[in-house]
Amino acid sequence: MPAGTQVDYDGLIPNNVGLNADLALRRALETWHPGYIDWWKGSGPAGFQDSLVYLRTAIGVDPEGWARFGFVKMPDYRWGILLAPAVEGRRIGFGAHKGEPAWQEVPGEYRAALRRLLVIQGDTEPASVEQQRHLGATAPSLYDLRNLFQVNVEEGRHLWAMVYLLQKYFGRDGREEAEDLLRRRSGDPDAPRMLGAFNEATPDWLSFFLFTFFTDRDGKMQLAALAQSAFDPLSRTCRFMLTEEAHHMFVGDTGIQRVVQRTLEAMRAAGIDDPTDVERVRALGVVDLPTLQRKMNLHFSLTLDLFGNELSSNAANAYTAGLKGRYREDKIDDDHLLRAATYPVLRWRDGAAVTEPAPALSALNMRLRDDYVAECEHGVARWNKAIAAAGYGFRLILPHVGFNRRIGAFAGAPIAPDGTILEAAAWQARRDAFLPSAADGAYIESLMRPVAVPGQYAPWIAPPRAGIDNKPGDFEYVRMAE
Ligand code: BYC
Repeated sequence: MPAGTQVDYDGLIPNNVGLNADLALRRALETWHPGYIDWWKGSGPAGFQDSLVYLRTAIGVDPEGWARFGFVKMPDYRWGILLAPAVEGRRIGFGAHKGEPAWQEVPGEYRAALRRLLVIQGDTEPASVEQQRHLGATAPSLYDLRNLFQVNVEEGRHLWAMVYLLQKYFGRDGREEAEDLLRRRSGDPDAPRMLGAFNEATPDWLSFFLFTFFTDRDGKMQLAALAQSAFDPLSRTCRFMLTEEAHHMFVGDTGIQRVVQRTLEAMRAAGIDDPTDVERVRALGVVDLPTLQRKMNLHFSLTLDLFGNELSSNAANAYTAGLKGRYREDKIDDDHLLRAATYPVLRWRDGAAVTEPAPALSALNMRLRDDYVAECEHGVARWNKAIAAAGYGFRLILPHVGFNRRIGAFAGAPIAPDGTILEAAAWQARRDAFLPSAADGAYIESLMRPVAVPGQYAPWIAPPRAGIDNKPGDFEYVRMAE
């Protein structure tokens, strides 16, 4: 078995980082643990804390060992600290230290920058759990309820992952940051979460699926960039987190697919040929495609803001220092220094969107965002395939990257989802055609009626093609507390 794959399950905190041999760290983490459980009970999933949920728990980090399924009460979930196996002789792949051995400790000059990256990453994890805390009450099935909780416990574990790095490598500063990660709350006016999208509401299951499709995918891109880090413990942590992240995006991708499928079936059965005949489609109790498009417009634009400014000296410095690479840096064929390279960047100039070459080092956020958008396109193409196969001409689209932005070159630019540039007043007047309106919200909310009978699904969503862990269709994924 490669070094670091063996997980110690005996103590309070399952881990493969040798916690038993590091008493000071163990004590620090055990001191943090009760606050985490308080946070989970107070700000994690509302209700269901005494229910038995069919969850997977990582019991090893090798491909066979990391997904073991069983019934567990969520507060008893074994949140552990798990790093992907060390790569023997790993060397730094980019930036000024390229070719040097990867670091096992944090170089003094990069402490502040690295700490900031870890704190921002860590802050998003509990934030998403807080955003999703009321969704259990309206789950469309026990299968979906279980998937929600799986995502939630793993986001909780991802918080542990960052807290481990902060406490092990950043001393007292790290302990203070770990406390603050439990202090901030999504949407709290006095102590909000750090990034914009993580203070937005996730009011319904359509939002949840779009969040896991779009926003968790930002998580994937950012973790993939951090997995390239010269700081080896961060790289190993992120590599293991990425294995869990894949399921979260599966939940979003297939969730939207199932919503679309159900809408198509209902429209066909009712003889509706025009998917934009919203009144008739809504009378069937399914999600009309124009509303889905507006919800997509919202979640996509909120998530693009998470990539920061298109041109960023923070990103350039992090790259040169070796802290954060590009997506699949190790598969890119160039000098991995980027001192002379340029990259095409979309800018907002005199009321028009124009592409201009910029220094590639400054344009790393833009490049990661481009990689992200390309991945999103694939998902949307899959949904459109189902729509076309059902004989409808309607197409879901990703809105223009300048639409509805608050961060970066396009912040406040009056660009329509199709890329048309409008007068600011005209944009405002059409807001409800671009983004979910109050009426859309009320309609979606009216669909959110819980279904808790094994094997049954709310009428607005199709059943999944297969069960979790190959369980049969009527499997009771969540056993409610008496
Ligand atoms: N909201 O130089 P810039 C996930 C700030 S999601 C508020 O362009 P940089 C997950 C920025 O902090 C992935 N503020 O920024 C998904 C900076 O502030 P300071 C989370 C923002 O550093 C679902 C200033 O504006 N991980 O894992 O190049 C469920 C100047 O900006 C925002 C990471 O993001 C915003 N949207 O890029 C659960 C990775 N954007 O320093 C989990 C770690 C920017 O001047 N973070 N600002 O005070 C990073 O790599 C970078 O911090 C960012 C920003 C990409 C976020």
